[in-house]
Amino acid sequence: MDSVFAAVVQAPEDPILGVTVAYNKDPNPIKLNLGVGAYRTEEGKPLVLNVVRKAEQLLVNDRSRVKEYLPILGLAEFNKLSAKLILGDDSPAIQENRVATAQCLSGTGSLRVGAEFLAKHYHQRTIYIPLPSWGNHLKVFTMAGLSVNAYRYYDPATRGLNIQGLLEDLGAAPSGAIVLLHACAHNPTGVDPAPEQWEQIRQLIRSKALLPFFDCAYQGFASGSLDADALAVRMFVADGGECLIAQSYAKNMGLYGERVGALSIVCKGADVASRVESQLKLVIRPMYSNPPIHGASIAATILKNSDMYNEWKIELKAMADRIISMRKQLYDALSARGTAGDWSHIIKQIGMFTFTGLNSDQVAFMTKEYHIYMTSDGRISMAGLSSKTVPHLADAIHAAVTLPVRSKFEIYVASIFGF
Ligand code: KET
Repeated sequence: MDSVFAAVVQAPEDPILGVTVAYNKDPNPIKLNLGVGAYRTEEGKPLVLNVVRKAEQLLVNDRSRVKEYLPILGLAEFNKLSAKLILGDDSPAIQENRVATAQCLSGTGSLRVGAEFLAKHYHQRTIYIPLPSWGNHLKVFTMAGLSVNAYRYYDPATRGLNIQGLLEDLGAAPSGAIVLLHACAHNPTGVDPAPEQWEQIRQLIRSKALLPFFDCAYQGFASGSLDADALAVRMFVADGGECLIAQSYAKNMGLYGERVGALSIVCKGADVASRVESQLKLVIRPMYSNPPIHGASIAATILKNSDMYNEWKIELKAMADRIISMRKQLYDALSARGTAGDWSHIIKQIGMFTFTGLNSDQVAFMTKEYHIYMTSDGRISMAGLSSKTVPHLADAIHAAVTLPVRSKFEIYVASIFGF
């Protein structure tokens, strides 16, 4: 009754993870969760990669392994291998010891540690994120003490990249500002710059001394190739300039709940990198002391063994290919239904998501009438679809776009009376 917390108000659910909460509460057996970006098999089940199971078995069988604390920066071997994975085997930056890497709590933790470091040690506190971007970026960077601005990225009219708007907005950014870039498979739009557009972006960023911060949560998921998906990051590192990279193994190794990731800060020289590394420890120690050992050991086991590495690449390609085939199937299903509108963006967009263009009203309708769960911005996780569920989704989209457009007043009245 008289709790000291009586004044605490009920918080809203997270816009992405809250979709799963709502899905779990729905008793209807036809329900479909296309909210969170998590890979599912054709049977709609979560997937543990074979190569991950193998690595875990090796770890369990190795009686010399202990559960001691890792160092503050995590597993050194994992850090080296992660930097190599994103920068390339023959990266001069690695050979010249100019990369400071910390094992962090998946992609989110890597972004947060990077942001905390920048807030403390970088002269510019402003970060530009694309419009739209992954919903958590704004919160992660704001909580770390950065001030967040947006740059134009997606053009709803063309359902493609607004390169003009992007270059104008970054061109108008204050010198030194931080720029968040999705390394590949932009979330939520599935729209990436073409290589020559990346080159334009790189030239602008370098000419204005802006600081690139790459969020790399989908390496291997855009094209099915780990190297092809690292192209943008490698272009920026090849020019000798500095950048930050937050890597996640949640999607590409399916290690979601193990929280495996790394923050790399590419510096101009080994001496700076070593001082940066020393300061990263001071950021991390009061946050969570040191990272967990198990997931990073799985990733390191796979990355350092060439047979397992090759097996991983094959499994990763199979996941990427299944998503691409879902795009084709959904596109064909809508074409077969004669659904109004141009749906070619479903096959043009890349990565885990399709940014459908459906509005929040249509999304709410699909959830209510078809038990299909997705984020209210119209993003669907293609990885959550299967051949069996495509027709259900296509029916729902067809019905949703056929709905009469309601006025704001009608939506308001409906929300009061619950229909
Ligand atoms: N960056 C991006 C662009 C991203 O989409 C995610 C996750 C992350 C970072 C963080 O992933 P982590 O699990 O911390 O390695 N996105 C999916 C899940 C989520 O929202 O947490 C999603 O968009 O559905």
